[in-house]
Amino acid sequence: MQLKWTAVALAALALVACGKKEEAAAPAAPAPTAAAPAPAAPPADALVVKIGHVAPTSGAIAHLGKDNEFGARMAIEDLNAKGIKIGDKVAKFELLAEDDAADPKQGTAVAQKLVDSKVNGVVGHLNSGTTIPASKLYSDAGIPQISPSATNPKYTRQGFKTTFRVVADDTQLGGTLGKYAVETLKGKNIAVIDDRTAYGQGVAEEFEKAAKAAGGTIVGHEFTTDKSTDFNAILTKLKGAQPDILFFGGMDAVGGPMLKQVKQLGMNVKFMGGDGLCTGELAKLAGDAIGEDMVVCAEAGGVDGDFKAPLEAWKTKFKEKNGVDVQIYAPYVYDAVQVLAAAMAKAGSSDPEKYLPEVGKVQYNGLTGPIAFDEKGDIKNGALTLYTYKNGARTQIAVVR
Ligand code: ABU
Repeated sequence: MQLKWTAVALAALALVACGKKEEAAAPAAPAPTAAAPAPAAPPADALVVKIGHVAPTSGAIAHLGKDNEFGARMAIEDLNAKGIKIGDKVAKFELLAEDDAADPKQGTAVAQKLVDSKVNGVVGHLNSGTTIPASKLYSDAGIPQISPSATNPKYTRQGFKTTFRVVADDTQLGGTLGKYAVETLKGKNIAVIDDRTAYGQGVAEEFEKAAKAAGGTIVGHEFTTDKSTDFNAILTKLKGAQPDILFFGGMDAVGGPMLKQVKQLGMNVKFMGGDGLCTGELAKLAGDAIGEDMVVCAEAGGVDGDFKAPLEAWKTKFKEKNGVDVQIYAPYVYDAVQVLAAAMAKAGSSDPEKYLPEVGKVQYNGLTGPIAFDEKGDIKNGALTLYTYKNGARTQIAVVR
């Protein structure tokens, strides 16, 4: 399945889905141009469709939560501008955005609030630690949920029919990075730190397994939390084992200060991490401690070929609109909202029970590439993008499948 680009579409920076018949029912992604006509107001008898979105918009990773929410808002705006029909009615999409502060308890509290509000679908949550417990509530209520960023494999392995994910999981992330550490970076002595969250622990374990399988030696594995700021004791201990690679399973808000302390201690390591580390913000959080090519990390998605230009155009539009660059997962959130809308359009209904089967069958060409789900609800043929940082900017190394 390929997206084809016409010269006119490219000139207008408009994303045009074509190909499979199923895709014809899907709302096409928007024309990302500042010159787009003002959207017409939905008719008075429009079908109101409520999309729940949850991410931490407060706390240490609020910059990532806001990134996700901006993506959701842009999708809702574009859907309403397009005036898509669900059954015989024009749909009016509304976003019910909630903050879970990356806290599992707050995550289930806001999930219950969305269930009580009778949302038609949910995009979120951002963290595995909130997404997994919340998924039970959505499953019990029969509400389709698509996570754009939670990568712990357990999320889609609970036997729920309602759970979907548009990014690769920690098995693929940790596995690819572990192999890369040994085979490409030629790491021999590898140290690991994880933050004991569902994500950090999971991705670190997968990394460790793959690094060992590739012939690397794990010289130490230490633990921190997702709120810690002082890593001197664990870094000093690991320094004694003389690692050439240090892998961190956790988020950028902890990884940035950790990089500063790695530099203060004079540790000469490649610093690796999964998608939680691999953000635009990391360079700011680490300051001048982030040496050229020192960090290698991966986003749990990969965009290449004909998909690249429209994604870049969308990122430009994102910055114009929101005043900040995309951090990491906003385009995946955008696509997740579009997938829910596409499934509703195909089913001719926004009733979760009626359109849920169409989510599982969707074939959608999004900003982030082709989206279709396997029997568990995971994205088929998920890709990763490896990045490093040069001159303080996240810089792509390669897209790998
Ligand atoms: N995938 C990294 C950030 C979100 C999470 O899985 O916790």
